[in-house]
Amino acid sequence: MDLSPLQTARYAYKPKLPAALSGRPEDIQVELGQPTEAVDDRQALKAVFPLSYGKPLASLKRGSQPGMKRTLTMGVILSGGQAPGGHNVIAGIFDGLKAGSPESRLLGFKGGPGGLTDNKFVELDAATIDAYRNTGGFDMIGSGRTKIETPEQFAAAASVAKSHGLDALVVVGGDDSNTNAALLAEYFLKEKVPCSVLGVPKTIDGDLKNDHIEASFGFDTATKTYSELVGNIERDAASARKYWHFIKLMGRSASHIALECALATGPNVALISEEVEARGLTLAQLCDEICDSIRARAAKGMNFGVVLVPEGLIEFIPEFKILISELNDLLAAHEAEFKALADDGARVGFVASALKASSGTLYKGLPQDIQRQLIMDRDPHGNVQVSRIETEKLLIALVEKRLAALKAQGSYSGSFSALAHFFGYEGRCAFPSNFDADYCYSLGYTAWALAAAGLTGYLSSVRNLASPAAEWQAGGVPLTMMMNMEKRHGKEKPVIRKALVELDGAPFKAFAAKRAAWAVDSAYRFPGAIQYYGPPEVCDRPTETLILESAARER
Ligand code: FBP
Repeated sequence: MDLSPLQTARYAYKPKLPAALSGRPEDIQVELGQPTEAVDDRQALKAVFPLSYGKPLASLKRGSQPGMKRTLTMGVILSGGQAPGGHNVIAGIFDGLKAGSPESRLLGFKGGPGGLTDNKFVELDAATIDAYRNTGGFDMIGSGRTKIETPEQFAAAASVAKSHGLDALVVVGGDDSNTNAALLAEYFLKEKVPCSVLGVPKTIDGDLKNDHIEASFGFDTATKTYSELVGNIERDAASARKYWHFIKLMGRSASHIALECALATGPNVALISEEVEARGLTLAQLCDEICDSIRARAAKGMNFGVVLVPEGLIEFIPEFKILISELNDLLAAHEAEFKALADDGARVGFVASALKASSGTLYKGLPQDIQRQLIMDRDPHGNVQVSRIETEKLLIALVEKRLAALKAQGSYSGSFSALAHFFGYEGRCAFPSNFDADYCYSLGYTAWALAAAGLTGYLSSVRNLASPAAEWQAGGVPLTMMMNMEKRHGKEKPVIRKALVELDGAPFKAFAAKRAAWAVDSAYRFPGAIQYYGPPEVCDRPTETLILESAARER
C-alpha cells in the first residue's frame, strides 16, 4: 500500500481516553443507578421487552469490580451509512479486550447485520487493527442496512452467536440499528443465549442524541468537512460575484448537519426542515423567502450567494409529506404490480393516476427527474432515499421561475445564475477529527467494559464532551430508556426516538439571531480544513452545536 504522509502519522496517533478508562483495565468499576423508564409508551414497551425493559444507567469509575470477565469473545457489526471514526470504535473494543486478557478475541461480522445472520466474519488481529487506526471508512469489515426482523433471522443470529461462543456483540449504528440491537438483546435473553448485545451511537446525521447521549459519532468530522467546503464556496462566490450556490447537505431526516454548517459558515440562507414544517411553509413560500434574500442582495449589487438545503427537506414540506406518505402506501400495496411495469415512464404514470387528487396534481407538476426520484426503492427500514432526490435542483428551477415573474412585474432587476452541489458522501469517510478519533475509541473501550461486566441491552455512552477528554464520563444507557412506539408500515413498533432540531434549542436560537443579517450581507465565516496537529483550541474543538448545547445544559 502506498501510504500518504497523513495516513502514516495518524496510525501513530494515540486517542485520548476519559480518566475512568485510563490506567489498568482491572481498575474499572461499573456503577449501576436506579431502574429507568422509556421516554413514552411505557406499558407497550414493557410488553415488547419483558426481560430487558427498565435497566439502570451504568457509569464507569476507577475501582475494582468483582465478577468482571477478563477473557471474552466479542463480535462487532458496522450498520448503516459510513461515519468517520468507526474503525476507532473497533480499535477501542480490541484494545480493551486485549488489555483484559491476551486470550480474548474479536470477530468482525462482514457487511453489516447480514454478516451475522449469514455467519460471514473475520477474526480481527493486531495487524489488521493497526492498519485502520484513526482512519476513516468502514472498509475494515464493511457495513450494510439489513434489518434483522424475521424469526428465521433472529434464530440464525442466535445460532451464530452460540457457535462462536460470543460473550457479547456490539452493533455500531443509528437509531434503527440500535432499535434492532435492543430487540436482539431481548431475544437472546428469552432464548437464553449467553451473549450480551450492546450498541454504539453512530450517524453523521447527529439525530441519535438525547438527555444521555450528547452526540452520535461522525457528526463532528462530517460537518467539519462540509463546512470547509461551504466556506471555500462562499469565498469563491464573493470573489467571482456571479453565482448563487445551492448546496444540499446530507442528513436523511433531521437538519442538524445543515444547522451546524450554517453556524460554522454564515451562509445567506440556510433552510431548516423542522422550522419549515412547524411554520407549515409550502414549497412556493419557501422559494419566496429565498427570493427575498436574492432580491435584497441584488439591490446592493451582489448577484451571488450561498443557500444551504438540508437533504431531508422535502419530507418536511407539508404537501410533500402527504405525497410521500401516499406514495409509500401505494408502493407497499402494489409492490409486485409496480415492479412488473416496463420502465420509469410507466411507473410514473401508474402512481400519478393512482394518487389522491391534490397529491396527484402536485406530483404531475414536478420535473420528471424528481417524479422518478420520489418513487425509487425505499431502504430496508422503509425510508425514502432522500440523498437521491435533487431538492437543490428543484429549488433552483422554482426560484428561477419566480425571479423571472418578479422581473416581469418590475420588482427585481438583478441577474441570477445558480449552481447546484450535494455534499454527503464526501464527509462520511474522512479521517476522523481528533474529537471523533478520541470519542470513538472511548466508545469502543466503554463497550468492552460494559461487556466484561456482563451488561446487555445498553448503548455505550461518553458524556461531558465539550470538556477535555480526560473529563469525559463513560457509561451505558439502557436502550429501552430511549424508546417510544411509532407507526411503521401501518403497525406500532418500538423505536429509539429520533432527535430532530429543536426550535427552542440553543443551536437554532443562535442561528435565528443572526440569519436576517446573513441574508443581506456577505458575513461569511471560513472554518478551513480539519486540523489534526497543532493547538488544542484549533484541533480538538467540538462542533458549534455541541458547545452551544453544553453551555445551555449548564445554565
Ligand atoms: P445512517 O443513518 O445509517 O447513519 O446513514 C445516514 C446517511 O448518511 C444519511 O445522511 C443519508 O441519507 C443516507 O445515509 C444515505 O444512504 P446510502 O449510503 O444508503 O446512500
